[in-house]
Order: sequence, then structure tokens, then C-alpha cells
Amino acid sequence: MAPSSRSSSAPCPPTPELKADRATLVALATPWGRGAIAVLRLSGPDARALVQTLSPGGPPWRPRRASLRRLVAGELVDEALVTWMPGPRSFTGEDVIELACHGNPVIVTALQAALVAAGARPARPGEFTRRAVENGRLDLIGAEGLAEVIAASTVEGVALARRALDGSLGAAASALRTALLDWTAELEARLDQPGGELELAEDAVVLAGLRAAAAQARQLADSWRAVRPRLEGARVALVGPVNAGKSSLFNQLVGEARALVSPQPGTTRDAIERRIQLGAVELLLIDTAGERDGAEDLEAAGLAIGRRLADQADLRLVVLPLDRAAPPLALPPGPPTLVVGSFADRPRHPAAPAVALAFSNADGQGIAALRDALEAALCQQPVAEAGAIVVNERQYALFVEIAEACEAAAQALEGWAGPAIAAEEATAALTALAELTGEDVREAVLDRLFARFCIGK
Ligand SMILES: Nc1nc2c(ncn2[C@@H]2O[C@H](COP(=O)(O)OP(=O)(O)OP(=O)(O)O)[C@@H](O)[C@H]2O)c(=O)[nH]1
Ligand SMILES: [Mg+2]
Repeated sequence: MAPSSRSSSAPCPPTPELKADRATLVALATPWGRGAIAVLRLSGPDARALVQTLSPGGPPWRPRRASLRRLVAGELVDEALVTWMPGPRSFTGEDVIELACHGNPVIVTALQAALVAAGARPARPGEFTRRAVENGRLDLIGAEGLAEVIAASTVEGVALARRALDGSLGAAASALRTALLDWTAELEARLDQPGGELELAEDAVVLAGLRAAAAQARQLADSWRAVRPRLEGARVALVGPVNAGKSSLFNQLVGEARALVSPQPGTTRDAIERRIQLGAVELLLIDTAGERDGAEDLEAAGLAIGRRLADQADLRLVVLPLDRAAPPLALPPGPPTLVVGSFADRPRHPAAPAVALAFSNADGQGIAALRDALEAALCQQPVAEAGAIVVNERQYALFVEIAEACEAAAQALEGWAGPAIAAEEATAALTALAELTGEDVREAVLDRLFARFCIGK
């Protein structure tokens, strides 16, 4: 999912050069537009004083209690339900105020402008959450879970994203860190005291420990394969020979005549994409150019695009016609495949290819079964009922890095490279773990991460 699709369409403040400033932030926390209510959120040391400038007097302020206040911003007058959540027991750890005013962009703009004139600074995307992380109210893993809770497109996706908030991934990372610290200390002791009087664990024990750490990191990384289609949707590429009925099937699945269909081989050149909901999964269906020998120029260029997209897909839906002899289709290694046979309305050719199921674009037979098979293929990997899972690409990539570093450490210890290299690799795994939890994470990574949030979150 493109990061920009998560952002609000409200006017975006320019990226300021300020880094760790403690200005009081203000932002619209609800979507930009007209609605019954809009919520403006403030966080920072001056939150209450700033609201007070718009609304002198009023009922006494009571923590975590909503109060009705008359707000005046120049010519504008509105009434808002105002909730004060003093820090540190607030979302950001700072003083937070939420103003629920009437949901008219004119009101929102006037109130926000008055608050900015009084000294608040418009928040950048994700800046409230970033402050929560900086103030220790949330760790980076929790912040990422929150982003997914907001972005998930299915109920199952929300449930999975919530699992990132329950602390299980943080606990798994912390257990991995403790183990790795032990093994790294063991390896370093071998360097400091070769043959010395320090009591060292057997190499075999350290080796087993490093391998177990690698396996655990690998298992966590692998959970992404099952979680991703449910959280972010899957990419499915239609591939096969020319005239197999790929575009016809694409049209069937998207529910409209979107792609050009003709008996002429090589009809599809440019890849066509459509997002569809298939049961519990949202998927991006991609129709590609059909394979044939002797394709020239533009057709060959189209084929190259299609092959690249198919290579990046989560699943290749291979369409082979059953009324012809099996074509010599050598699929390159890549994502998993589901092989289906079209033209089931016609007599089957004796040398027809073997397929998982038969269907017809002409009379619709087998299409419902094909949808089910497609959904099942995408959700084939069940997500474990409980326990740690990763919920985004960053976490996945870091666990792959950790697993590879642990494997390299084990190999070094076992082989000729020795404990010095093994210690280096184990330290690299620890660095990646620290980046995962946010203990040691570069500013640029944080900037990229929080830019994916909506403004006001
Ligand atoms: N009888 C029958 N005709 C089909 C079926 N599927 C497709 N056709 C016809 O076969 C021809 C080719 O269909 P397309 O959907 O364009 O095939 P394609 O695989 O997209 O072909 P390229 O874009 O050239 O790679 C069209 O005339 C379709 O109407 C089917 O299941 N049964
Ligand atoms: Mg086509």
C-alpha cells in the first residue's frame, strides 16, 4: 500500500528542519472535510494555555474529563467538547488536549490558525506517535502496530495489527537479545582470554545457541509471508501463453470488461492492474502479455514488463487452455503458482496440460471454484493463533538480517573463520535488534517510518 494513501488530504505543513523541539503541536486528528464533528489535537507543555487563549474562563479543568467550552477565534465562535489529558499519563506522555468542534473545514481552519498564532506548531505526519515513542509511552514496534491498525483494510487485518500492540513481538525480541548478549560475551571471552582461566562454555553449546537464535529470527521473518496478504493485500499476476483467456479471466474477476479481449494472439501488451476484494483478502490482480515465440519489439517489451511484475507477485495464476496441446511453457523460478485450465466448455485435447482446476470464460463454469482456490492459495499459510508476528516490511527485513547474521556467526565459529568473526556477526545481529525496537535507530529511519502515519496521529 502506498504510504501516501494513509495520509490525510489536509494541507500538509512544510517539512521543518527542527528535530527534537518541544513545541506544542496541533493537528486535525479526524479526516479533512465536512462532518458532524472534527477533532483537533494538541500535545506539548503549552497545550492548555493555548486553548485558554481561545477560551478564557469556562468550567474548571479536570483531568480526563470532557468540558463544553466556547471558543473564539477572531470572528469565529464555536462550541467544543474539550478533554484535557495531562502528561505523563497521556498518549504522547505530554499534556494533550482534544477539541471536538463542529466538523466544518472553515471552523477547523480558523481554530487551528488561532492556535498556531498563539504559539502552537502544526504537527507533521505521525509526530504525536513519535513523541509517544520518544517519551517512552510506546516502543517502535507498538507504534508500527498502531499504524497498521489504522491502515488495515479487513477486520482480520485489524486483529493482526493489534497483536503488534500486545507486546509479544517486543518480548520475543528481548528474549533474542538476552540470548545473543550471552553468546556474544562467550565469543568475546575467547578472544580476551585464549586458553585463560575464564570458564568458557563448550563451542557446541554456543553453536547450538546461535543456531536456535537464527531459527527463531527466521521463524519471525517467515510470519510476514502469512500476515502480509491479510494486512497489505496480495499481488496476483495472470500469466500464460497467448490466447489462453487471461484477459477474459481478469475481466471475470474484476467484474467488468476492463481488459481488451480478442482472438488475436498478443492482444495484451501493457500490464493492467485492478484491486479486488476476494473473500477475506484484498488483492491487486495484474493481467500480463501472453507468452509466445517470436514476439517482436513492443510485444517483447510488454512481455518483459509482465515477467518482472509476475516475479514480484505473491502468486502467479497460470492460465493454460485445455482445448489445445500443453504449450511448452517454462516458468522461471519465482513466487508460488496456481495452475488453472481455461476453455473447459470445449472438448479437452488429449495432450492438454495438467491443471489444478478447469474453468470456462465462455459459460462461467468453474469460476466460483477458481475464486475459492485463489483465496485459499493466498491464505494458505495460517497465521499462528497467538504469539509474535511481524506486521511490516521493516520488521521482516530486520529479522532476515538477524537470522543471517546469527547463521553467519555459527558458520564462523564452526569453520576456519573463528570466534573473532563470529563475535562480529553476533554483534551485527544485536545492532539489527536494537534498530528493531528503536533503542538504536537512525533519525532517517524514524523520519521514514513516521512519514507513513496520518497527520494528527
Ligand atoms: N470458448 C472459450 N473462449 C474463450 C475462453 N477464454 C477466452 N476465450 C476467447 O479466447 C480469445 C482470447 O482470449 P483473451 O482473454 O484475449 O486471451 P489472453 O490470454 O488474454 O490473450 P493475450 O492477451 O493475447 O495473451 C478471445 O476470443 C476470448 O473470447 C474460454 O474459456 N472459452
Ligand atoms: Mg490478454
